[in-house]
Amino acid sequence: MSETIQTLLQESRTFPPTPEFVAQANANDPKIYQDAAADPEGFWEGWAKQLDWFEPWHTVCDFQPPYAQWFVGGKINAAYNCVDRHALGDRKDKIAIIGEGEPGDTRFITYGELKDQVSQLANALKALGVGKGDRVSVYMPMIPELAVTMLACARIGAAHSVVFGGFSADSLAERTNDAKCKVIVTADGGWRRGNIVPLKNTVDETMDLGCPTVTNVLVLKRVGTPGEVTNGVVTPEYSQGSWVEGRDIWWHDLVPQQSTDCPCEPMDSEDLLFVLYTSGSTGHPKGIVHTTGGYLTGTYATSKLVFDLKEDDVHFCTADCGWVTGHSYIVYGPMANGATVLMFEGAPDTPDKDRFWRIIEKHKATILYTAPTAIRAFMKWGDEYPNRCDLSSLRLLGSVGEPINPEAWIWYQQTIGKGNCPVVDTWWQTETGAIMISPLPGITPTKPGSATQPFPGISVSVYNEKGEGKEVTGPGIIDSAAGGFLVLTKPWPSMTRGIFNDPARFQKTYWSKFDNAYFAGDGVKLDEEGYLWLLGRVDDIMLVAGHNISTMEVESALVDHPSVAEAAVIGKTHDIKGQAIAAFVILRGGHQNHDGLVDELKKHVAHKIGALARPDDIFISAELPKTRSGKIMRRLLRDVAEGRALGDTTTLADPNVVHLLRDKYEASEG
Ligand code: 6R9
Repeated sequence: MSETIQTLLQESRTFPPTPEFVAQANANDPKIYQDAAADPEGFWEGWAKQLDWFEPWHTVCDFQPPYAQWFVGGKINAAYNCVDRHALGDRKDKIAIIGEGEPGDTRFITYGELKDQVSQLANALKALGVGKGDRVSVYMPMIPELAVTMLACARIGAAHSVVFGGFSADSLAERTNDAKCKVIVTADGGWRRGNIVPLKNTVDETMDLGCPTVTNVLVLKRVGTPGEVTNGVVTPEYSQGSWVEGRDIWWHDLVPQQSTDCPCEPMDSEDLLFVLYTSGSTGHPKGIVHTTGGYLTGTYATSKLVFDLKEDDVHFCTADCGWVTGHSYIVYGPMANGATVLMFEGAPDTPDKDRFWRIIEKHKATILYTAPTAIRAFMKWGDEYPNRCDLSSLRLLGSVGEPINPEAWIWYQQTIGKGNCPVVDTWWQTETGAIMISPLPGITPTKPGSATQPFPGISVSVYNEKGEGKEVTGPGIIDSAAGGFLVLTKPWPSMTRGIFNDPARFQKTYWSKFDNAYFAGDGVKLDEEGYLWLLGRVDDIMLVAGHNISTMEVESALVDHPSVAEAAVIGKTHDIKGQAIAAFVILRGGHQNHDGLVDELKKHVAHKIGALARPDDIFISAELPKTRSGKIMRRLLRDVAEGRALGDTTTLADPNVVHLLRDKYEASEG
C-alpha cells in the first residue's frame, strides 16, 4: 500500500456497553488501558501470577527480535493449570466439557473426571514411548477426546500438532514428518452431515506415503462399524481402512487400563507446548511454535476479559481444534479459567439449519464465538431458524477469522443477541496466540465492523510503506487518522516463538518488511477516535486508477444490499485503470437473480463508497471457494476472472466449487 486508504468506511453507529453489563463486567474501569500501557511487563506479570507455577520466573521478558522469552526460569504445566487446579479445588464436580456429537449424543465431563481421563491417556502415551520433548500428531473429530489428547500431551511435556480432520493424507503426512511425530492419535471416523469422515482410513494412506518417525497409531472408536447406531442414527458405509498389527492400537484396549495417577511434568516456561501448521501463500505449511508460560498467560487473560468469563458461563466456541481458535478459546484459555466449554462435532446445518441455535437452547450457552463466514451463511438461510429457538441464555457474542461487515455485525447483534449482548470482534492470528485487538465488553463502545482497540498491554502500530507510523496503545491514544500496515513492535507473552525448524523463513515472513517489528500481513485503518478497522490481507488491497481500495470495503457495501448474502471482491488486471473491480456474489435465501439486479448492485456500491469503487463485473454465483476454515480464496477468483489456469486448490474445503464457478463464469463471458 503506497498511500493512505482513500475510501473510509461510512459506519457511524456506536453501541456503548449497557449499565447492567458494566456493573457485572470483569473489566469495567478504563484505567486498565493506561496502567497496562505505562507498564506492560507488570501488567502481564500480574496475569501470570494468577496461574499456578511450580517455580517462579526470574525475568519477566527478554526480547531479542524476532524472539521473545517470557517468565524466564519459571516452571509450569499447562494441563495442571487447565485441569488439576480445578479438579483439586472447588470445581471437581463442575462440568468442564459438554460434548455434543452430530447425531445428538451428549456427554458431560466434570473437571474431576477430566483429570482422570487426561492422566490415563498421558500414561498410555508414555507406554507408547512418548515423553517430554516428543511430538504427537492429533487427527480427530471435534469430540471431548480431542481436548483430552491435547491436555494429555501437555501433561507429560510432549507437544501436540493438531491437524484438522478435513485435511488429506498428503497434508497429514507433510505435517507429521515436518514435526517428526512419534505417534498419531486418531479415531475410526467422525460425523459430518450424516456421513462419516474416514479418519483412520486417511491415516492408513498417510502411513503408506511414509512417516518414518511414527511408531504407533492410537485409534479411538467413535463411529463404529456400518449399521451401528448412535443416538438413533445409523452409521452409514465408509472406508474403515485396514488394521496393521503392532502399529495400530485401539484406545479402548490401552487407555482405560491405565492408572489415573500421572504427575504433571514441570516444564520450563519456554518449553514447547504445541506446533500448529498454517498454510503459507506459497510453499509448504508453516509450523507455528507456541511455548508454555506466555501462551497460557495470554489466553487466560484474554478469555477472562474479552469473553467476560464467569463461573456460570457455558462457552460455545464453534471453531474446530484444528485451528488456533480451538486451541486458545476452547481448550487453553477457557479451561485455565475453569470454565464450562461446549464442543460440537458436526455441521451447523445438520440435521437442520437451526443446529447451533438448538445447541444453545439445549445447553443454555451464554457465550457464542463464531466466524463472519458462518454468520453470513445464517443470514442467507433466514431468520426463521434462530427465531424458533430460545436464545435467551446468551449474554455475549464474539466474532473471529475475517473482517466482519457491518451488516452481518448488526444482524448478529439483533437477531442472535436480541440487542442485549455485547459483540466482540476479535482480531488475532495463529502467530499471535491470543486475541490482540478487541473491545472489552464492559468498557468499549463498539462500532459495527471495527475490532476497536488493542487489548491492554498490546501496542499496535499503523505503518506506511516506509515504516513510519503511529502507535495505538488504547482508546484515543493517537493523534490523527491513518491507514496502512498492521505492525506489532512490542513483545507480548503469547507471541509465536517461530516456525518449527525454519528460523530463516520466520525472519523473512514476518520480520523483514520493517526493522525490529512484526508485520502481520494485514491492512488496517485508524479512525479519528482511535478505532482500528481491519481491511484484510494486504494482498487483498486493490489499486484502482491510483486509489487503494480494500476488497473488504466493497464486499461490505455489497452485503449491505438486501438481496446479497455474501460477496467476494478481487482486483482484475485492467489496461487503463491498472485494476478493475470484479465481484462474485451469493444471493440471500428467497432472492433470485433478475434483469437489472447487477446494475442495481453496482449503483449500490457507488452510492455507499463512491464511483471509483463501482465494480466493473458482478457475477452471481451459488458458492465461493473457501479454505477449510472458511476464508475466501481470492487468489483463485483472480485466476478465474483473468482466465488463468487455477493455482493450488489443495487447501480448499471443496475444490469442485472453483471449477464449477470457472466454467459458469467462462460461459457467461461468452
Ligand atoms: C484467529 C485466526 C489470521 C488472519 C489475520 C486476518 C484474519 C482474523 C479477524 C481477521 C479481521 C478479525 N482475521 N480475525 N480479520 N477481523 N476479527 O483467524 O487465525 O487462521 O491464523 O488467521 O485472519 O487476516 O491475519 P488465523
